[in-house]
Amino acid sequence: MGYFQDEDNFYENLIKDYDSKLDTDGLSGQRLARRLAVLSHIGETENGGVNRPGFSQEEKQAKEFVMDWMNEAGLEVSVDGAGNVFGRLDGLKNVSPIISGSHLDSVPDGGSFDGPLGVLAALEVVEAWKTKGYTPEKPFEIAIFSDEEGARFKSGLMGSRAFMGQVKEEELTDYVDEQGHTFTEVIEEYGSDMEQYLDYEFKRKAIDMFIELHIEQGEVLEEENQPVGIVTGIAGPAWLEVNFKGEAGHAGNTPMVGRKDSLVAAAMLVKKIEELPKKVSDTAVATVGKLNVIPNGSNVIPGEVNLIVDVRDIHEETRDELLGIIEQEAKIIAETKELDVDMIHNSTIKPLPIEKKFQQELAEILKKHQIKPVYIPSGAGHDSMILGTKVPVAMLFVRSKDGISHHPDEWSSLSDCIQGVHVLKDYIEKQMETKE
Ligand code: HGY
Ligand code: MN
Ligand code: MN
Repeated sequence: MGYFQDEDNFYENLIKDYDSKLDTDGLSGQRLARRLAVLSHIGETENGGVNRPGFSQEEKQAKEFVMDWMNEAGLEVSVDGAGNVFGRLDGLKNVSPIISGSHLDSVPDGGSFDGPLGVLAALEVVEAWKTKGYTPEKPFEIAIFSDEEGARFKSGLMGSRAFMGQVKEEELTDYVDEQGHTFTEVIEEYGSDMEQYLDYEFKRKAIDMFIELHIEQGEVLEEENQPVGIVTGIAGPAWLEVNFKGEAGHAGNTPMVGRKDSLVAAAMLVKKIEELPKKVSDTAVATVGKLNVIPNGSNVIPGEVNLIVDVRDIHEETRDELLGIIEQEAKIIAETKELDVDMIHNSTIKPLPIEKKFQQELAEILKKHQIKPVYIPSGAGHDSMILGTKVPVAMLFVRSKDGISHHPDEWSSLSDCIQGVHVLKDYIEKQMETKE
């Protein structure tokens, strides 16, 4: 059986309560559902999540399916040195393109909407244009950025940051994945190489605007009972690597007094981190989601622990203030436990405010679709915040069931997804009219 089996539960759950009256203007809920279902089986985990690390065969396979659909839709498909995929539809005028898209990689055991919905929504817009015989004024491109989640190395957005020329080779020298593969080995295994990866596309390509549709990954739209919302800004994540270095030893013969147990130090920091964000602002957050114990033996006192702290806020100054407090706390703990600590700023991404003008334009379109405009800051990071360093950017959210994301239970109803596509399509068509 191919990837898509008719009794596909994912597809059946999407289509079963779909309001097919939303199939207007050339959009098709069934087509979107089928494609979401196909991608949901690539890298599928035993509990129905997906595992598609950046630059993995699974991410590549998901891209290849979408590239096939892009070719069938008559788009000119290209891939850059970072594995970013672009599907281009020429416009009536030869000017800078409007681009819309997202990513297809995932977090470990992630959901099937985070990323794919933005890519397939942009493709659904092109399918509708084809059905209606509409040719856009400006060229339109669908983008799939590689490795947005950063599940494989010590920072994310490795596709969009490469595209914008923001990655420096020296940053990559100590990038090693959990299988011990270096970044160079991974990008070569993927089919590119370091030179092509660093030869960034943005220097050759002006962009009129980038628009990303994404799931909300929060509960505001549920609380407001609206299917689609407007993103007002994107919190900037900073990933701080903390390495505690103590002394490995025999778990049985080493007295408790005098141990230099790195995992105890790490645990003290993780506990401390829980109470720090509220000291700087009520939107700051900090998380330790990845921790590596060395040598990781049940009967060995941990000699070394590496952990990554994900620190965010929608305001850069309070995000950086929190980062400083965490570094201070790590130093105090290391002194108290008489072990060493070194810290590395793996990535520090600027928060991105979205221009009020774009938010208002989206609000007008939402009202046209009888949707009450809801304005939401994004705690999650997105490729948009990288493109937004040099390109006008707008983002819209589709409601997430119970706000769940980065989890197999991540879900958005097909009716909400298609309403998001209607808004995306109208917004892109409006931007097609604006002067270069
Ligand atoms: O981590 C994030 O916020 C995004 O999902 N990459
Ligand atoms: Mn995402
Ligand atoms: Mn994500």
